[in-house]
Amino acid sequence: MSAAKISSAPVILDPQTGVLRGTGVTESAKTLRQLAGYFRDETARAAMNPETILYRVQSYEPQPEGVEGAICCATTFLMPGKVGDEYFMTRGHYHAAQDKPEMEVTVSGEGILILMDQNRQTRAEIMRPGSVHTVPPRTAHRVANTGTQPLVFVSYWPSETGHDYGEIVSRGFSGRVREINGAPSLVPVEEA
Ligand code: M6P
Ligand code: ZN
Repeated sequence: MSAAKISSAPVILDPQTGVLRGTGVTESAKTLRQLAGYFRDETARAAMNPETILYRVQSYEPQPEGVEGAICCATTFLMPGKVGDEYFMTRGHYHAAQDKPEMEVTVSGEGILILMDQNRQTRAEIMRPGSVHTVPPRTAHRVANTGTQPLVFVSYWPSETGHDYGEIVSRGFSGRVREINGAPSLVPVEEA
């Protein structure tokens, strides 16, 4: 009897650091320059070094974005810091395929997951090592780092999902995570 082949996984996620390594892992970074317009205090943002890296993302997408047939994952390394009193955060997005959910699993650090439904109702969940968060369908999601260390989390979503940044670029979220009296607070945004 000949033995069947047992192969190694093509990708390894280091459970301590969240680092993804292997065939097909891609990496990108977002700087303060690329987040122009996202923060409440644009004057404060413009006064900071535009090359400051806010977050890096390592992605493993077994199918191209928008093509069904796989689950994708990505580790986000979100730096600590603030623009004015607003914590460093990801851009945030809805999904192009609106019925697709997502899951976030925190590896290390402290943060807040901001969730906004299609009625623009915003709520937030505390992220801490090991916390598991469901992003329901039709829900915009953004992560803010409220701690002093990098916030590292792993996201999982179906490959057919796709990203939709349009409404977040034009209207933002209806709540912002700001430091008020020394503590993180989800502050409602008044729209003009
Ligand atoms: C997570 C996932 C990715 C997303 C990344 C950065 O890793 O949700 O799909 O790209 O965070 O967030 P954004 O694209 O909103 O800047
Ligand atoms: Zn998403």
